[in-house]
Amino acid sequence: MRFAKTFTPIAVAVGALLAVAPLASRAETVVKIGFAAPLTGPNASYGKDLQNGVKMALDDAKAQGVKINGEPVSFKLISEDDQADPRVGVQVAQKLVDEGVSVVVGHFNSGTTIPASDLYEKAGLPVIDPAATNPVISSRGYKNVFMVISSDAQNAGTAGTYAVTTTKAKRIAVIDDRTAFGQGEADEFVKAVKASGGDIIDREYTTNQATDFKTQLTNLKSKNPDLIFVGALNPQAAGIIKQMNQLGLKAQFVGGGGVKDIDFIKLAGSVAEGAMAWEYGRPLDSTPVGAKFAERFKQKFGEDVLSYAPFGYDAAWTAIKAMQAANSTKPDDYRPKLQSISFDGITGHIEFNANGSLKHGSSTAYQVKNGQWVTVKTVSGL
Ligand code: ABU
Repeated sequence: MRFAKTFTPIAVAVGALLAVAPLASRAETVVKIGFAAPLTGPNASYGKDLQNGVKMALDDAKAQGVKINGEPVSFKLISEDDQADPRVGVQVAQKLVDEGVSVVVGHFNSGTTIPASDLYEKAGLPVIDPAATNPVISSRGYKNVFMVISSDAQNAGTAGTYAVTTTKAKRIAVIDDRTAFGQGEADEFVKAVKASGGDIIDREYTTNQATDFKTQLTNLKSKNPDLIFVGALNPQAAGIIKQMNQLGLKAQFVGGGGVKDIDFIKLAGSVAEGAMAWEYGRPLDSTPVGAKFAERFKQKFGEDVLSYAPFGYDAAWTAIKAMQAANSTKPDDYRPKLQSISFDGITGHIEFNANGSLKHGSSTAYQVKNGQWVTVKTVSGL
């Protein structure tokens, strides 16, 4: 009896633990979220900013106790550094497929996103593109590729129309870095300039490794342009505006997406004054949700949003909401819900066209005034 008296409470406790264990392990269901972007090299600041946006979404989902099919889930972020290199991009894409992630948020560069998404499409794995904007990304009839950001047909196209119809530039020139992004946006800019009745007086080329642009800028100077569109990211765009200044080339500098952030002003210095840049979507501080996001981001990471973090956040939530709607994390189950998703994100309304491109994307022009980017105009797309 004495034995029974001491054993009984222990047995009850052990029994209770055993009964709870299966529930506890169900509560630990882990959903792997893949992420790929440049986390080292000259584009690393963009990649880390984007990654922080995704982290914040997953932490918010955890804090909200998100359930899928009635079960609590936890999200595990599996990040890969694609180094902004198309070959590495394909290698890390294969790693994410092999890892069995449920979705990929990425990549950052159009040059990595285009070949990596070939691989995701073959694997039947949805990829939510938060930053890469070459129009090819959504032009291949892929069922697994979704963009929460406008393409350069919208963004650089709007810049081209604006240059002719609003700036009234008459002698427009273009320089691009020959990457999928830089060349793609320069092509879209040129198309829109011509469609608006404008002329391109010269087009020059550089690379995304170059630091000296004097040959191209000297050629451009000899043609006396009044506006130069630069298809490149900050390291090159800032070098180009600096060297325009050194050569006494007075044309209006206009950058496409990826130029407007504090890094450009830091890199270019005082010669950034007057530069214009067209970016994707609306200004972050133009809505209460955007302003709140910026504040929470600063609190969480100790730094300001650089550029694409809100798109990373919306991309991750796009996947989570589709999985919730489908009661499943399996791509074949939740892909149709991605196609029909409709919600208001931080960056704007998220809904996709049949080809996976963002419906109703917008673009905003900014200009550097007194060392700060100020908003000039937001143009809504179709
Ligand atoms: N869209 C801005 C920069 C990233 C890219 O498309 O390569």
